[in-house]
Amino acid sequence: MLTLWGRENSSNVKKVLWLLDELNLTFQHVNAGGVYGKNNEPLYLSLNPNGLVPCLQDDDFVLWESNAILRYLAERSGEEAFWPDNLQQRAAADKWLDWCSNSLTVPFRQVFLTLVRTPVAERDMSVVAAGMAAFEKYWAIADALLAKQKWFSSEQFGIGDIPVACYADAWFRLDIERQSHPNLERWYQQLKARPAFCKRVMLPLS
Ligand SMILES: N[C@@H](CCC(=O)N[C@@H](CS)C(=O)NCC(=O)O)C(=O)O
Repeated sequence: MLTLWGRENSSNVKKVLWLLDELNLTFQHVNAGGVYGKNNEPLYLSLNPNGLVPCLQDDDFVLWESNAILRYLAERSGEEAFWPDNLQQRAAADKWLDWCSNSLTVPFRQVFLTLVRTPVAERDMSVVAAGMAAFEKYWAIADALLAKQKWFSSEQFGIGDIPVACYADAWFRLDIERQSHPNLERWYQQLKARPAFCKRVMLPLS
């Protein structure tokens, strides 16, 4: 029995809910964190001592860290598209999980938390500008890749697309001035044709 803990509006939880749906897995979902609380209670802390979401239970096995959960579910599924047998194909897709966490998370927080979760009077727009400049630099890297291949994961949608897409969705839906990245925009349109992406990621920004 799979159980996923974590509030549905967290980017790190969205990634996992989306993959669970892509893999057609049956699971129990427990909203936790943010307004739902629970994540600082003893039961949850016994699963994830960091008190952060998401956290996955697979019977007695417990796993936290969203990217580790994505890798675990992808490999567990045995689906070639999500966890290619070929080591180099797999690594080429997998690297985008780390790239996303290490490159996009800081600018995402600067732009998203300011524009969506901070009252207008308290917003520091210099923080937003710094985040947008960093994003544009990273989107240029992504755009160059997507000029050569259909998805971050190569010619098929896969694990490499999922974390980046959760940030890109907010980027494309925020009321901001964006530079043109035609290949990134084409990829975003492809994502919108996936029902699980629409259901799990394209929630009202909150
Ligand atoms: N590196 C962790 C980060 C987890 C994290 O920061 N989760 C945030 C939500 S995105 C959280 O639990 N915040 C506290 C809360 O939601 O109450 C992961 O990828 O799982």
